[in-house]
Amino acid sequence: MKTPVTLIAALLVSVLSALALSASAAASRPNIILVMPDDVGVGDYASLGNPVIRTPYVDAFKKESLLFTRFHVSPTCSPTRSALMSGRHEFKNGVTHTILERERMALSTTTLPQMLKSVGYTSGIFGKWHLGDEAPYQPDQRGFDEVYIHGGGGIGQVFPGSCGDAPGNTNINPTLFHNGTFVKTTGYCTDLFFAQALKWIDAQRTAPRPFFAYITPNAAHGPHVVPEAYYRHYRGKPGVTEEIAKFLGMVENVDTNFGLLLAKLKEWGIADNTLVIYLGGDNGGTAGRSIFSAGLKAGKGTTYQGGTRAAAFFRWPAGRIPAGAECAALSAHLDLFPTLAELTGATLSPVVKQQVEGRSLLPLLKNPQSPWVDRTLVHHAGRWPKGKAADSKHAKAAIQNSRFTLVNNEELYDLQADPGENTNVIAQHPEEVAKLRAAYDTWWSDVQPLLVNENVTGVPSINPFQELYYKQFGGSPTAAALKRMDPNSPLGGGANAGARKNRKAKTAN
Ligand SMILES: [Ca+2]
Repeated sequence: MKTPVTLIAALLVSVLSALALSASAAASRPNIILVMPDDVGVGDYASLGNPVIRTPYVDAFKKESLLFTRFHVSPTCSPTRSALMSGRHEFKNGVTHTILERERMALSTTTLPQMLKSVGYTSGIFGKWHLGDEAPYQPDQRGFDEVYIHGGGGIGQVFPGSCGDAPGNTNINPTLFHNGTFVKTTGYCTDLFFAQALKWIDAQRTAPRPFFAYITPNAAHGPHVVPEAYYRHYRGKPGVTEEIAKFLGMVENVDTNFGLLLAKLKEWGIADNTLVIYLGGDNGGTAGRSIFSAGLKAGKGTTYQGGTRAAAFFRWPAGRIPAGAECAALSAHLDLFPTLAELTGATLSPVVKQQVEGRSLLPLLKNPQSPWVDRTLVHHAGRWPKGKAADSKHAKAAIQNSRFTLVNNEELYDLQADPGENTNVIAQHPEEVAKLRAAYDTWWSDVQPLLVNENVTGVPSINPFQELYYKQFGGSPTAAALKRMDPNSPLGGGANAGARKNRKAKTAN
């Protein structure tokens, strides 16, 4: 039996070690930069096997970082951003689409920058937000101190209701929203987002508090508009159409900007204690898939591996993340929140602990071979017609563990033997199927009460970005624009909504 003295000593030791841990977390808290281009697939990088594209800076970064080779994102844009911002599946934040108010991240969600703020970080977003354009959903209300974004899910987008960008925008000289005011810019979208991020980082780098820069260019989402200098050298390559050439040019331009960012970190002497995460895409492959698909089945908008796999690179020299290494653990975007919470020593409230369902990757960042208990990940493309959630349980859905994936409740693939998902082995593994089905049933039931955006009312008849734009500059939307923004239009899910709605909705990102 312990004496009171040894008990007090033990207590002291534990208090002191807890203090030491938090002191060391505070001392070593790195700056964090997360770069994530749009609609770029695993196969769209030279060092990951693409025979045509030029991505020298990501390729060099691969040699300096740890690459997660089995990292998953969601099948489309807003869902991935929502999971990344919250540490949980997007449906649990109410995000089941990319438009029609179903891209709005529930206001009850605690966000990544809010969590980081609790341990002294300042945060900036540069590029695409796509989790709601109405004022309460905007990034300045969700933890970001610096905001430099376009609206909607892409530059120039207009959809019924709230989701849309400033009127008449294109990738060249876009009007962007900077801390509550529109600015008319000169330049190419991706160059502008990185330039503003660098300007902001430059202003933060000597401050005592660390920063989080979330750099999310709209490239290489369509429309594929990019100056010819970026893509003319792809013309005439095998299988490269004019459209694909432009797409490749947009990715190359992101790569060039990423290289510039890395060079600046080095020049400023902050590369060592900055965690740089390069997340190669926010969903599966798109326009580049016909050139190289990395052996994966299908692409964006599906729940095959080609719809949800992304390349995730982590570099933090002071944190001793191994360089030029790979980790094959089954991992996902929803792991980033708990990873960054642990890494920065943030204390999560019981409510936030309950919100977060991802796992900290910290043990793997220290040692990519660390034990990693198997898990299941759910992929679901959402996008069901309005009011049809209950009918969509098995539509474009998959649940996977590290070996098997069960797609649409009827196809089972052995990812170890068949990473390209060519042979359905559902008849051979009844026990595995039963386990995955049971896990999926529970998950689907858990999700239902959290689908808060399925039947929203009070939808604006003018995109909030357009309204703010005209308030600042004068003028008003054209009749054609008003028609496109009308929430009672067929696409908006109004009374006459029909087949056209679904067909058109698929073109939204
Ligand atoms: Ca996307």
